[in-house]
Amino acid sequence: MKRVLSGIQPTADSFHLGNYLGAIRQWVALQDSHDAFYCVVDLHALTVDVDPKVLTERTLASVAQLIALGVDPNRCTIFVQSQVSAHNQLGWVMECLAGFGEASRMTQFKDKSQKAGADRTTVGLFTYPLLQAADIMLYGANLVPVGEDQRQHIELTRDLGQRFNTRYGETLVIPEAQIMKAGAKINDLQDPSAKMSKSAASQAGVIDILDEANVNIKKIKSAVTDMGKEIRFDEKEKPGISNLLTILSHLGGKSIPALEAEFAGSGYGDFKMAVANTVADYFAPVRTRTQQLLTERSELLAIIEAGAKKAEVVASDTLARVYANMGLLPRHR
Ligand code: AQP
Repeated sequence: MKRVLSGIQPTADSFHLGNYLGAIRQWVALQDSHDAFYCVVDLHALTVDVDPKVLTERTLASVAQLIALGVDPNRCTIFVQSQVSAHNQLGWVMECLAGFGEASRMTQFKDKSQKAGADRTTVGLFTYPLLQAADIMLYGANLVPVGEDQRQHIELTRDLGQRFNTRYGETLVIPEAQIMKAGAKINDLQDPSAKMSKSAASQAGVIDILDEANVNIKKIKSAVTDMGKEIRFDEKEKPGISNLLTILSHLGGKSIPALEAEFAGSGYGDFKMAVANTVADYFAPVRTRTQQLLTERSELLAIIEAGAKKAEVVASDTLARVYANMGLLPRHR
């Protein structure tokens, strides 16, 4: 079986629709056909200032949401990054392989550091793609299911893996990004030119999957739409409507042409209401299940511990081969 790895940051109380449609939905689909490792990357969440108690709760809520969304600990390995120390250790190796110039070209860093300003931008934010490269290659992942925004980081991972193999001999598996054609980028409902993001300045255009139905219905009803009246998929002329069509198509299971036909002659109001109701119905059981898992805390912690143990076996084996091939002395067991 081919190996899959992907991760998500516990940087908010809830995942948003973009995280689900761009990434987690693929995680669920791949867990039966692949040997899948999915992690909550809490070390990456430290790249921005966060209250310790909040981080703990968000990490647990992230695992609970993954399970509620269909990531099944009996069919894949779910774990928390900081519990497997090999991530930091291979991360350092990646930092020593990467050039300052190539790390500086990462557009996510440029965007986020520009928003935060130089004084509030951490070195960790700069090096996070290198830790991400380690996250992936520790597990010998062939495939990394992610949203479009991660394409550049996976390219960097491939470059670093190839560089390592050239210098030190074939050691690391070179992964490929799996990015879906549709749904890979869900945009902000208030600014359809920007991706929906947990760290968006305003939450008005972000659909959190754990929010109550009425909150999301209100957000979708006030989504920015475009000139004209037609419900038509045209990302250039009608980015707002196209974004809503993408969401409705994925959650409702109908193709975009079928939806265009269904809503021909309808107004934006009716269309938005249909999107809002579909979103509310889709995520209502996820919300209930997440809350239930969070109340069964000891069971959730047991799942996390079991995941870390399974991850540790694979990760420490890769790290040992990397260290040996680089000439580092074997560690005492
Ligand atoms: N808007 C999006 N559309 C499609 N996919 C998306 N992803 C994120 N936003 C969208 C995918 O979700 C996975 C997990 O993302 P992450 O938590 O690692 O961080 P991110 O990509 O930086 O997402 P956010 O929401 O913007 O988080 P913050 O604000 O904390 O940085 C990834 O596979 C990503 O592609």
